[in-house]
Amino acid sequence: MYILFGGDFTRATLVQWVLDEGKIEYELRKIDIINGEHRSAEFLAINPAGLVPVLMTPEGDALYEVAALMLYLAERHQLTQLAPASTDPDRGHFLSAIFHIAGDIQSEMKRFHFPHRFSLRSEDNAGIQDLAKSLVLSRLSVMNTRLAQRGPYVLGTRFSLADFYLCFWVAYLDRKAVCVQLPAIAKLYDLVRARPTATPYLEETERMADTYAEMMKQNPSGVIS
Ligand SMILES: N[C@@H](CCC(=O)N[C@@H](CS)C(=O)NCC(=O)O)C(=O)O
Repeated sequence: MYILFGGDFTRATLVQWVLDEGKIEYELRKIDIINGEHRSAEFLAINPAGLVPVLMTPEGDALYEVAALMLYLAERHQLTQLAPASTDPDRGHFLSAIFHIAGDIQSEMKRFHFPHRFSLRSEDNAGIQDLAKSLVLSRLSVMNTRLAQRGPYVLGTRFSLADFYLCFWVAYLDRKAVCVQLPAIAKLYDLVRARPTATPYLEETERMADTYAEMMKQNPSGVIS
């Protein structure tokens, strides 16, 4: 059986959703990142990078990187409704979207949530966060134009895990502001959030995002060191 190391305030939600979509059996082990459990000796023995999620395969391999975990599960369990197969004509657009979200959106979200790690001066934190947010917004704006021309989903009329992946990060940014500025992203968000299997996950993500934003206000020098 798979073991997913995840928990509150983490992107492990994305992997959990794929596991549930695929009706794949797994056990969830919650790691409390707010209280530093990801830096415990036990967890570092599983992932020396000290980051979640980690997916332990039934064979005992500890895999990491959320986009890789979603693709791995979709391919291993032939979830072609979530990830087009390698011979599918939509495969190229799908991979472009996944790698773009993983490389260019997630990296800015890291700066948005952990600005204190990108400067030695605490007075820079607010500016770093603002800059990260505006960079994500400019990337989402390009996606908004594509979705307006060729949507409503990333792959046109076909839903895929790229849509859920994108909406997860919209939920963690400032979803109301994003949706007001970017109507095609707003339409996608509503469509994905209305999917019965996605609704509870996005609702929970919205709660986590609001709580984390509040914690950031209370701890301007960093929620997690
Ligand atoms: N590139 C990794 C990043 C993983 C990551 O940063 N996970 C966050 C939770 S969503 C974490 O473990 N944060 C703890 C920290 O940065 O100290 C991925 O996409 O899976």
